[in-house]
Amino acid sequence: MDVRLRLYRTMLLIRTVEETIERLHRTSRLYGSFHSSIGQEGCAAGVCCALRPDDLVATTHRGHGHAVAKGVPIAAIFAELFGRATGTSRAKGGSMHLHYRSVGFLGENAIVAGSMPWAAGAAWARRRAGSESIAVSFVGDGGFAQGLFHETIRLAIFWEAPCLFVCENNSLAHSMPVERVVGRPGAIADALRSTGMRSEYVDGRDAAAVHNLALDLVGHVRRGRPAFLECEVYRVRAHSLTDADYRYRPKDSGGAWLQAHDPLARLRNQLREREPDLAAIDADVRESVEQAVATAEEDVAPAVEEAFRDVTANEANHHA
Ligand SMILES: Cc1ncc(C[n+]2csc(CCOP(=O)(O)OP(=O)(O)O)c2C)c(N)n1
Ligand SMILES: [Mg+2]
Repeated sequence: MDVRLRLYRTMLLIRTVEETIERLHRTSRLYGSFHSSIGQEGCAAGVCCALRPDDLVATTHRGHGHAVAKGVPIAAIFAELFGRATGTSRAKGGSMHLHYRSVGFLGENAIVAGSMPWAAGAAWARRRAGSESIAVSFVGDGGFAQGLFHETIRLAIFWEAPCLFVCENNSLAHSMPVERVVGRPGAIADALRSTGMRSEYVDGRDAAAVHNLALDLVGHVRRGRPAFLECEVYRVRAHSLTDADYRYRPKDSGGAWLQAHDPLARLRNQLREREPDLAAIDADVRESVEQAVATAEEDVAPAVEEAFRDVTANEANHHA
């Protein structure tokens, strides 16, 4: 498949999954927390489509897009949200703790910057074991203010851990504007360059540009050096479902941004000469998501004994 069509399919799948999650919450079929990545799909798709199946991804509380882009079956994602036995974490994780090792998705982590030591350590361990796979850590701009962020970068450089750190600068860390903390977009990548590590900035509205740069950086990392990518995106929705974002930014900032910059609409427009292919992808994605929701919702809740499985580490507990 043409790589741009693959990017389009991945982004549309993320968008449709997340819009469906929102609808399921509005109609009280789902409950709990959810952090939308609508508007940020170009980063997830651009980076993950540059990876091999055996490469690893660790991510944040806003990680559904990364899970989808890395190939986690969407029925397992919905099952996890519904608290079903076939959920990615057998219903023990929920929205912020999807895990699916068999496709290299180490998982989400709700601790800001927590994905970084996880991915760097896994990358280093794999390399010591002779593997050529690499790891990617997605982290938010808010991570830059964490000590963990800078400790991990130092160790990754020192160890030569084959890890790509992808910082999604979506302009806010909850209600804190990034500009007040670090400066203009690109300033995070500039700061990281001073470590000597390869560090780049890209406009995340352009999925093809993210993908091309990610291919280059993934090659660099696979040769045995960590690298950093700041990807400028925008948080279209409120921080989470229950966040009153009108208290710290103009009402409907997200809607206005999406209207003007929607990365999915932009890619679709670039591909307009492929309309029959796009229409086929649209129909396939819609049907796949409907099917996944139906399958997941019909599934049963886990047995009580499940509460004691995978709680402590031992060989018998390791599963996909
Ligand atoms: C160590 C830590 N401190 C504070 C929080 C509370 N918290 C959850 S998300 C968030 C903002 C994160 O912003 P960013 O990293 O930019 O990610 P975004 O939500 O914008 O995707 C904060 C402060 C947390 N989860 N972990
Ligand atoms: Mg942010």
